[in-house]
Amino acid sequence: MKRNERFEALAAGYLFPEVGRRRKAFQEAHPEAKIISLGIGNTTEPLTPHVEDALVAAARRLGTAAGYSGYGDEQGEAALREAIARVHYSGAVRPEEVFVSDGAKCDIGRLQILFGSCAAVVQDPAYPVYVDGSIIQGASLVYMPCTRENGFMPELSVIPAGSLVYFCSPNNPTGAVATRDQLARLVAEVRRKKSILVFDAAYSEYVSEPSLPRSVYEVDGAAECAIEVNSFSKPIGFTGVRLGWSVAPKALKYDDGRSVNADWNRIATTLFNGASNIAQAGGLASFDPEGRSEMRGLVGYYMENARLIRSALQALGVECIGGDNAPYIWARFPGRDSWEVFGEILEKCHVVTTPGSGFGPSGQSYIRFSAFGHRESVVEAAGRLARLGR
Ligand code: PGU
Repeated sequence: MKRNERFEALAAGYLFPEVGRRRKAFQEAHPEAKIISLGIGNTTEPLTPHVEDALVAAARRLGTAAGYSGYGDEQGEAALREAIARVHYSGAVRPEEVFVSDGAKCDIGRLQILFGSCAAVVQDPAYPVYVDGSIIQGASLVYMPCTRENGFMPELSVIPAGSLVYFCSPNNPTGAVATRDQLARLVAEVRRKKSILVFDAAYSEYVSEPSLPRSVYEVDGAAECAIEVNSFSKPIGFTGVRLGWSVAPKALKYDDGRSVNADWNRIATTLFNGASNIAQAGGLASFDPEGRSEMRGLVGYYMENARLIRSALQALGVECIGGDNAPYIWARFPGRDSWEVFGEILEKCHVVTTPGSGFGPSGQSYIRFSAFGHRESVVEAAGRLARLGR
């Protein structure tokens, strides 16, 4: 069999395994080093009690004759779809527009099947899945640079007509959050270009400023042009449990007037068999008042980490953005190569980060610091960063 030739166009490896490889090599050369990871955005704190109870109870129910269930609805359990529509979106979307999944990354990959080899527009820097997933589908890429000069909000006029536009806010990796005005301009431009927006809101619960939008559907007209993906990973620590959702509004149509929602349903039923019923029970518990309050506690914990990391960097005179409404800090090391700075931080501080250039050409000379970590490790890592100044 011939290899799918689109794989030839992919960069050699996915970013985070490469970071892991360099970490492992350093550890082998320096077995005594106590490495702390502020690299991959991976949650570290235990599940919160109310959500844990719901997961345990769901698993126990499956062990009884009366409570056992097999395959469920591919689109997700009705109660969870209803809770997402009512609690997360305050009724701005309908339950039948919500599709529960095994995570946002998996959804992004499957969504691309709907559009095939179109033009895909990505923010630069971007979460690598948009780029790699598009390449695998044979899409051609258009980059929208997000730089300090444009306040990390891209110039939208470059969007070609009839393209798939990926937009992530709060942003991974820059931590920038689009204002309501900026989002309205994005939606207007996507509609003007008769394109479709994939809005990745995986960090929406990290938005603390009430004036900043958490969902693209807060903007008028978004239901006619946007799919939104979201995740339980970062707000309630489900990175390993695996649960997410997407919204495909009924008003969203292809150029021939056919329904995107109907095709997305076709993908869900054909290529996906529904998210774990246990995970869905945990996700559902996170929407009741106790679950919401636990979630706010967890998000607050990671955001305090973000504050500590950012203060440590700023004390060294490093220019940073993010870390206020997003769990990432985007730190600038002018004139330097990202991988070289990554290496210096690893060698001097024994701290793993993510090199900005791994997220796209405009990420060059930046380092992403993740705020996910145990407090004592973050405090220790923040202290060690002072070694960079020497
Ligand atoms: N969307 C964005 C913007 C993300 O940053 C991440 C995780 C996901 C989706 C994935 O969500 P799931 O629901 O858990 O699938 N980004 C992390 C982890 C790296 C990765 O490869 O997913 C990060 O460090 O960027």
